[in-house]
Amino acid sequence: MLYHTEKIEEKWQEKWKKSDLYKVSLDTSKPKYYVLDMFPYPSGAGLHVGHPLGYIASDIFARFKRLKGFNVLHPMGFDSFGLPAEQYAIQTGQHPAITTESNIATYIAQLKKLGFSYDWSREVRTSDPTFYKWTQWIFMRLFEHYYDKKVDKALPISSLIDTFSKEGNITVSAVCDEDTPTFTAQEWNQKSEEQQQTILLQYRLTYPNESMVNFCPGLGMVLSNDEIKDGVSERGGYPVIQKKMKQWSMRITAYADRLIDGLEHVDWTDSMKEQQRNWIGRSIGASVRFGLENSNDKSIEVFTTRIDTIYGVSFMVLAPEHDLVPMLTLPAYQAEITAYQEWANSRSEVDRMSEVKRVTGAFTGSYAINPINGAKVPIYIADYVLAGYGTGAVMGVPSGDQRDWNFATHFGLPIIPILDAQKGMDVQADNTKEGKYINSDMINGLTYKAATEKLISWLEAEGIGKGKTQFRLRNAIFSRQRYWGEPVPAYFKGDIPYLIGESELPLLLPDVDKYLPTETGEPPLGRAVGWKYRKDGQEYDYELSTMPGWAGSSFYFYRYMDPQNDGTFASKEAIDYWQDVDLYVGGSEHATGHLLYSRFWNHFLYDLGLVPQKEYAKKLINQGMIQGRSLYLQLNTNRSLFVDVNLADDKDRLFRDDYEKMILTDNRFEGINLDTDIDWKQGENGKSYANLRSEIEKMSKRTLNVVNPDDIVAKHGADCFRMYEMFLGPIEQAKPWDTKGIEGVQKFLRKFWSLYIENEKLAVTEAKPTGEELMILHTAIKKISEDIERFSFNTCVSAFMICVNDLQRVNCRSREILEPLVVMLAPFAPFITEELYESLGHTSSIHTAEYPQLNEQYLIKSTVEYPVCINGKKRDSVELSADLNAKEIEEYVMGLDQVKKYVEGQKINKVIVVMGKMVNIVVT
Ligand code: ANZ
Repeated sequence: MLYHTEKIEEKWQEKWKKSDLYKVSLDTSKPKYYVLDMFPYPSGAGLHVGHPLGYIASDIFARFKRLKGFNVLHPMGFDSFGLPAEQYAIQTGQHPAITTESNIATYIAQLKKLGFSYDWSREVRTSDPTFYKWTQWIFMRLFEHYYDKKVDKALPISSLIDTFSKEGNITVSAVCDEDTPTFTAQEWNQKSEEQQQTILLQYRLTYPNESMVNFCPGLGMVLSNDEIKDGVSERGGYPVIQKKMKQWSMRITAYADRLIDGLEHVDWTDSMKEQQRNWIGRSIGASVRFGLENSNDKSIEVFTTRIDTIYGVSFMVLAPEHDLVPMLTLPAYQAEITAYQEWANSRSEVDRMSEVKRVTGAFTGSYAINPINGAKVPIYIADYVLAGYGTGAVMGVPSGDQRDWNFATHFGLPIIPILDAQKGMDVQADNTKEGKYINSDMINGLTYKAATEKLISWLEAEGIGKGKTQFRLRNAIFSRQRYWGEPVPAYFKGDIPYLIGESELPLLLPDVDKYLPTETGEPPLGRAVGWKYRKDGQEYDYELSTMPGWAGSSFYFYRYMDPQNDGTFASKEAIDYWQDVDLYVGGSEHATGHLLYSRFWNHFLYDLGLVPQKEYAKKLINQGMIQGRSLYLQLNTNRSLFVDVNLADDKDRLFRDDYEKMILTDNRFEGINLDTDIDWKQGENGKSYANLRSEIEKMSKRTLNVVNPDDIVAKHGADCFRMYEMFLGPIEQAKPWDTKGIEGVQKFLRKFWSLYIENEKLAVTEAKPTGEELMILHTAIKKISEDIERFSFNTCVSAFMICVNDLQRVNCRSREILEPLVVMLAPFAPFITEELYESLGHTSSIHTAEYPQLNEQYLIKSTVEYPVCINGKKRDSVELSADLNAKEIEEYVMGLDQVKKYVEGQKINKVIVVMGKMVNIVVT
């Protein structure tokens, strides 16, 4: 028997497939454990060695839990709607379903090679109609619900309608649009169907409305913030403008508090929780109205988290888009204001928020009145104030806020020291209105908290302000003007959306002639011929935009529980059994996208009683990125080129003959003069070479530093690849890919093999293990199982190495040691272990075996060898029971003949016993 990785892997892949080894069923006799990977988008480039890092870790854990007696759900699927397939379709005319299908086939082939224990019968694809039927179904439930603040959960719109018709909306406490009117029951009942439906949209958890989006006229589409770099589209570099467009939104803000509070109940990293908290951005503060110098009925409402600094206000700033700007702008300032608004409009929100140093803005010519002291302050517009946050207006306090300070310095506005301001040293206060204003002494000497409370209660009493909690989180835009996504199951009567019938799901994605917007600027679905909703002899327009990338991934983890169910997204029985995800592994870049949206949907499904847990992912591990090493060739022309890491054998030097071979296949080398553009040096053996510079960076096609796992598996085998990826370092850390150490792992596996097989034959015996052998084994059981539970896989690999070295040293061949050991290694190296397990005479799979039990008793060394010294010189040595104490050891040693002989006639000064180490007798 030879250790031949390829043959062994092929053999077991085949056998596992035949026996359906990884098929999971609902087995109530065992406790469940759910290990989930974030499912990939199947891109055309396939997997590189960075992708499987998390998959390997989760697979080890899933296998470990199985050996520990759990019924483990460990599925894989594809987040298969998305932009790259659509881009490719635009360029080639090929239907994105075809590209997607072939990319998935590549992914599956690659994943299968790595020996993951997925139950492929549970695979899901978000672009499959049997899957997106349920994405659409959940969308419909969101449309049919609103968020009730009294009971703090989602309730059916039908119950809201009922209340409206009996009591109007005055008694209703629900999350709704800011500008929702109040009405009585009578007013409601008199409204037309259209008017009623318009109001209901202000409450629904998903609704279409006009909102500001990043529109890219060059691409004809709306872009998300991360598709914009430096104000232009990342792809193509086209300008992006802010535009009001009709979009579907999800009222995620209704769940803002619960999304923050829920973080207390999950075992995620602090940094992940912090990112979510910051993104949701709960700010506790106040809103205050500032009156206007030239208007009695209008006022500017600001939101501030520092109401205590209100004495330090020396100006006001409105967002350029603020509704009051036209009214406030005096004719003399109009031209400048208009120019500024146009400029601001061309900037993305990200730019607007990140610009801290450069100050821009324009004066409207009008003044506001500080309600606390009557001070008159100038009103500006500036784009650091965002239209969509708070009230879109701020009170400028230069002494309290850096941006305000920059602004005041730039425009020469007064900087009122806050402390002095709080003492009432107010430069512009209008003292004739004494009495109306709060006496600043009222807050002098108070703590920040007490001052804030006092000011808020004063503002509330005066009716000019109130305490307010503000969230940075906005309602999430839920439509994209694109083709390759889930159709929205809604149609329109005029401006009012209605849901299609539930029995009509899934609403299939129709075929189109081109994957581009229509000539009139409608989304690609506008091209679908005859695609209309028909009801009662009438024809209606469907919603033409599709759902965003995050729709399907917001609930897919339930679908794996019962993937073929056609009557519900997962049966109650399946959900009751599997409950939630015990371990979720994926990238931290999803902190404020997928991981937030999916939590939101989960809370909603929980409100509807459809899922049992408020939080669906108990434990989350974020694997670090595996970086690539890119190689740069510096040209004399001041340009540098990437050299493909897979083609350069030497990472420091590029030999001229290798280079000449490369030019044949890589057209990026075209136009380079071989003799003059490259600085060739003369090598020892007469070969010319050029120096290469290397840099560690993200693996990507562009930098030619991508390493394909298939190549590594072909060369070293999947077991070696799995163990090596784990050996690279702690799972959560970023680390460069470097094949240098892979031979070490390879050697380990061969050594492991040779513990069992010698001269191509099984060398394992039935001999009773020695105490030392048992100790080596049980030390490994303890260390490795504890480390797996801590997700510390790299230290497990070292522990295996130590264990195998130790067993080899003591020449261990005992089945009682080697059989548990092979089971322990099975989660890491599923192929070699399965082969050896079979050699040991088993007919069942090692992956259904039982994890070895730790017996602490073997960890204790039973005897200790003590060198016995007289005056520091070794005279004897004795093997003593490890249980003896110092006094017993002394007595034993002093009784030895050897010792007696040496100490005879001398005076014994001292006997030093160093426990576990040595005994020294001092004589004179
Ligand atoms: C006066 C003040 C004094 C402020 C001071 C801060 C410090 P967070 O914590 O992020 O919620 N602000 C309010 N609305 C804004 C908008 N639409 N665009 C930009 N900035 C806005 O921040 C709240 C603070 O950010 C508010 O408190 C306001 O400035 C500003 F020493 O008011 B503050």
